[in-house]
Amino acid sequence: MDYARIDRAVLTRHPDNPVLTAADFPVRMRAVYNSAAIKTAAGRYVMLCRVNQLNHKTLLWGADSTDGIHFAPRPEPFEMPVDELWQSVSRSVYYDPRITWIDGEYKVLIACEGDQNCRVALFRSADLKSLEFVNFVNVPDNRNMVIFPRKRADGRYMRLERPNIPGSGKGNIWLSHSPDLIHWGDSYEVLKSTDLWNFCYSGLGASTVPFLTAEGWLILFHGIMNNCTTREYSVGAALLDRDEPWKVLHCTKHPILYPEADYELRGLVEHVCFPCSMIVADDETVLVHYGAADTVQCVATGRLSDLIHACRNW
Ligand code: BMA
Repeated sequence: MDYARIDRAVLTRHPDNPVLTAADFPVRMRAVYNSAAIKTAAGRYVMLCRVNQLNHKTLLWGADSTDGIHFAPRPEPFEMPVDELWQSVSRSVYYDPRITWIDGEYKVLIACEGDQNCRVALFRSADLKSLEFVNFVNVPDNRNMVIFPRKRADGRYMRLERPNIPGSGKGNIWLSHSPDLIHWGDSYEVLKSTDLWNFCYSGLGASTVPFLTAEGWLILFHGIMNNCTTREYSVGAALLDRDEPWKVLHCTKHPILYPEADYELRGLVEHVCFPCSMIVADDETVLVHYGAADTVQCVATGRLSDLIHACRNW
């Protein structure tokens, strides 16, 4: 019988999980959602946290860390744009930040929902102490965007994205190119929910900024499966071709992290593990920052070689 003989986990939940909760913020909040972290050149870590106020209006709140695991929220959230367009496009929520270091600065993408369905906002920052809004970088409905940390040889930027298939609520992972991070095209379909079936049956999207390994670009993605009582979010991994990253070399057919711990199973939205960042250290240990049950922020640890093993064999 042909079935996956998976005999070990490749990611380990940190014993201090959840590492960040609403109670850690200086004023009362409902929940910390899917948040992204990055390691700075100075060896510190910054997390951009989506937090929901008591009325569920979103804030983006910075948190700092020396070990990449324990984060201290700053006294105040980020100032966000105040103009009419921003108010309209992000009226309901802005969420799922992703951070890429490229061109000597941080580029931050944030999905926004409001009067125009989902659009993604691009911000830039020298130090992640404040964010400068650049523009929205798509027409609706597109989300789960991550910018590659390197340009192609021809100078173009690349991003992964998840345009929704109209009327379905689902979509597949695509890759597009841009000369300036604003205008995007030359697009390729990368990974489809039908490639993975069950655990991605109800959709999937890129979760983390691609990391270049000797075997290609490693990404984590989230897979969604609706059933009678839950909309389960779990996490898979894939290796994309180094030069033509719309080609999938290997992909886990099973999740490498799925809701199991109490803080992932129970919360505002049950059965959710949703990463927005993966940080790989020089010794190839990996930190995965993920939101759990749309309520708290967690960390899982692993080794790069084990993730690559899972892509090849799971
Ligand atoms: C993200 C956001 C959240 C949502 C979550 C599951 O993409 O849309 O608001 O609940 O997925 O964690």
